[in-house]
Amino acid sequence: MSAPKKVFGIILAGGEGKRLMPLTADRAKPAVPFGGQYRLIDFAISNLINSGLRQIVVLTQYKSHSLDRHISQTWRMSALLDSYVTSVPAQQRLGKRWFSGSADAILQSLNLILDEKPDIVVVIGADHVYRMDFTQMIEAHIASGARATVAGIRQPLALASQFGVIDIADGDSGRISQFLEKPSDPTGLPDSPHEVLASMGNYVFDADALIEAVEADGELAGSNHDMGGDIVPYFVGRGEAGFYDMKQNDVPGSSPRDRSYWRDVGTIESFFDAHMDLISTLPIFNLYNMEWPIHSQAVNSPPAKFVRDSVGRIGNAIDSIVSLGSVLSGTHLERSVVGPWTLAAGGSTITDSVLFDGVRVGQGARVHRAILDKNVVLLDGATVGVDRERDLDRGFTITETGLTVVGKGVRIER
Ligand code: ADQ
Repeated sequence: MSAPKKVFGIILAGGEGKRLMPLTADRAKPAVPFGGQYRLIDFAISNLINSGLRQIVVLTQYKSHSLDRHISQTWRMSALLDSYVTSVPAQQRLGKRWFSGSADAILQSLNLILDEKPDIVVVIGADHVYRMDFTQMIEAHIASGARATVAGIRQPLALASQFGVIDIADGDSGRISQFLEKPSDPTGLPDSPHEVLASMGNYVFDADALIEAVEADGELAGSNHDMGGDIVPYFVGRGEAGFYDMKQNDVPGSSPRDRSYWRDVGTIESFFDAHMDLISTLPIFNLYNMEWPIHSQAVNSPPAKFVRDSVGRIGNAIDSIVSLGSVLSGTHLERSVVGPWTLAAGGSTITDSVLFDGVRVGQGARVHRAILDKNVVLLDGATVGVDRERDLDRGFTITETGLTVVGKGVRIER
């Protein structure tokens, strides 16, 4: 039996997340709250930790303050055991410039890999909701002899232009024959014309191969220095890129239903839909699988409480997630996810909505089909998501499907 390989984890967390505005107005996309008490990056880190990785760096650059704070407070590990999850901001190691792309972020951080001397480097994105056992992908990578392996999952053809699209036309070789990053004119799969094999943005590399590739890419004048756009095609061109099918991944404790779950939550609509997936009666994504826990900040708060208000109206919640510290007093909450310290007063209703931490909903106020960022306050009798024109007048973002999004700390008048 060969000796176990040493594995190092890199999480790419420097993306700007423009399509999630205003939720990314002053935080990096991986730091956007999700599911009440998580941040998006908790899914990536939990998956790596549950897969046994103990040396993980998170490469950040854009508005990374709350991300850094979250990582240092939530993911503190033991220096004694040489275990760490650390965020590494862009440091201008190779001249006076920030990261120009995700491959450049790795090039500028090569010292971290060289210091640890791993055999294998796992590189993943930071903004997806899913469970994945990377040990299974690493085993498949080693067995295949590929120098780089790309994880893929079937996605609707209509979404293909957002993804790297994988072609494994060579069939049994297990190698990727063609890889098109965000193609404008994608074609569907032979056995399913309305689907493509999308790259999940999760890669396993032989460490020396990754170093070679990002160094070579760094010299290329025309390159965008992008993992999907440049590094994967580099390996594909050399016949060295393997494909790992997510459908093989068998995460402990997961049902067939959520085994194939993977959501890119890069847009407001997909971010909202992923919340709705959490609260269906048979959740499409099950947060309650304790064999593969999604870890997050320990919220030091009292339990959530549901009470009658002073005139006897009942505070209740149906098909919803209510986080710690919340008090629903005479409020009706339905099909919603509310973050820690939600305070909602008598006669108010909150339906089909997502609330971040510390939102206050006044007496008789109404929230419908809305996403409210941290510390938004609805004064007594105020509404949001009810009157589109009014929401537009107040400068709120309204999506194509009519979701209203309100930025941090906004006070909404009656
Ligand atoms: P995108 O997500 O569009 O596509 P990108 O914007 O490069 O690609 O983001 C990938 C990850 O890298 C994100 O987690 C982002 O935060 C991070 N990132 C981007 N620029 C960075 C930088 N300069 N420094 C540090 N981190 C950075 C990618 C792949 C596709 C694949 C989809 C899956 O390129 O092939 O299909 O992910 O969602």
